[in-house]
Amino acid sequence: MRVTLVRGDITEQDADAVVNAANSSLLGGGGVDGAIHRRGGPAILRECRELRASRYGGGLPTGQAVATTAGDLPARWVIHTVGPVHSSTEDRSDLLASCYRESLRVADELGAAVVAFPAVSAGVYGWPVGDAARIAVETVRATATKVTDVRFVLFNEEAYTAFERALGTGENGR
Ligand code: AR6
Repeated sequence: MRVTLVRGDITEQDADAVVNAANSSLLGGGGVDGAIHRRGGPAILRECRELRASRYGGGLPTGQAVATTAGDLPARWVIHTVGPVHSSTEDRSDLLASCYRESLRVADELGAAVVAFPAVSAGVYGWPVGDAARIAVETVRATATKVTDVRFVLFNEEAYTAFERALGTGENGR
């Protein structure tokens, strides 16, 4: 599997699937979620509502993932995953790792080879980006999958640098 870093906006990614840092409601929000629904148009929300009515009446649990159309986005599918809110008293790393594992599992089911991820939980959900980057990189590397390309799409310099370090491609190989 090739793991690459891009600085930019996940809604512009020409990948088979882009991952949404969603919330349990699947009905939209701010950050990546807001951008995906805004740029992807109403078809995504329509499928999310159907998923709420059928499989996820109680909401999509934290750490799980589910796919919908990508609507008007260049990608073919959106994989919605719910990251854990960061806690300073409880270690929720497993739930964050699960977001990446489950997203890759769903990508395998779809036959998606190129998958773009944002830094799940590193925004509104308050995860320190260095830690979020380490968990993201370690987990995708450790997951058996048919996905050939994982692209981390980082919105700002701080996140980009954190992922560079986690990947070991940063300045001085840190
Ligand atoms: N493309 C790539 N990365 C982005 C973009 C974008 N267009 N916009 C923001 N980021 P967040 P979370 C970065 O808050 O922490 C929503 O309201 C951002 O800088 O999108 O998992 C949901 O509905 C940060 O590094 O997701 C949930 O309620 C990273 O993406 C909640 O926020 C993730 O930030 C989820 O919070």
